[in-house]
Amino acid sequence: MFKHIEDFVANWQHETAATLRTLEMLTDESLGQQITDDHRTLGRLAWHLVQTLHEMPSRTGLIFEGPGEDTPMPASAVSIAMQYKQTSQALLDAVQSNWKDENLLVMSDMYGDQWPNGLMLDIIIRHEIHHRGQMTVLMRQAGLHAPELYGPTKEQWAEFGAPAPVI
Ligand code: NI
Repeated sequence: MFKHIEDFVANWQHETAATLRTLEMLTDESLGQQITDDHRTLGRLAWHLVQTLHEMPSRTGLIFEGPGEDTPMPASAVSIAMQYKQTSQALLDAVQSNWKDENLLVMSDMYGDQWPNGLMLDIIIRHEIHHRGQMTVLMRQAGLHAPELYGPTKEQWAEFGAPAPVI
């Protein structure tokens, strides 16, 4: 739950840069990767993150540009990453130009519950981290490298000349 806009801005810039880094590693061929037929593909997960950027904050009355829930998933990984970049920036701009700290305490109807807006901004980041974790597993299965997120990847440990720690 954010109580200060500046804290949200710092978190948002850090986490959206990490997600963009992840999306930019996807290839068009990898978008169809899935664990089983009844789970989302890697591309669907990536596109779900882009759509949520607009869908969730819009419930508070914030107005900004972004793909709607009915917008079909692009076939191009570059297009998904580009729309993520644009929409995450549009959300940031909308928060900074429309909200002050006190707006973070205002309650909005979210999926039938009442959330303070500062909680929504916290949850949208957690939601993104959740799905990003699922994506990195699918990326490995698709033969891609995993992004560096909160610590070195297996490949980076190898570059350091050290085996990846087994924990
Ligand atoms: Ni989700």
